[in-house]
Amino acid sequence: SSNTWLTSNSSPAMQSIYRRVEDLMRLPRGRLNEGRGGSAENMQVVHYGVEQEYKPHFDWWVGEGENSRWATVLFYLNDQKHPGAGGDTIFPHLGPLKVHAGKGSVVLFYSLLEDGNADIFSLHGSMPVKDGEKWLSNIWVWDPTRDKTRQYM
Ligand code: PD2
Ligand code: ZN
Repeated sequence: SSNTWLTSNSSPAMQSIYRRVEDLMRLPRGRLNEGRGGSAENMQVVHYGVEQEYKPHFDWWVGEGENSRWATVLFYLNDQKHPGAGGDTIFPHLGPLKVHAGKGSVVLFYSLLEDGNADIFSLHGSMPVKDGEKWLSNIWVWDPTRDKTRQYM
């Protein structure tokens, strides 16, 4: 796939998206500001062409004294050409569960359990596009509880 990044505070539209994600995740206003004091990354925009995929992986990682990604919000920017056109997001350990939410919808999932341990059920990937293309953007949210410089909620 190919990708680019949109800065979270680069425009009123972007700021509005981040505020709406805070509402969705029931986080305090400004929690997802990028950089110092915030716990979200910039928005990634991804394009998949035919046969392009994202092999199953975890968004969390383990590192000494480091933060980890905690939750992922996927924004589906276009519709599948038809139901068999591929490009579904797949959660192999949940059935598998395959999701293509369609233009204008989001999927939110957590990569860490409530106790801060990694959730192996969060394994996920993007299945190959068979026909047409897939446009998706995502925001990765960091684990606020692991950031010792600040109190969470
Ligand atoms: O495009 C997707 O469905 C997808 C699949 C796996 C996105 C991500 N991971 C991600 O943004 O982390
Ligand atoms: Zn991922």
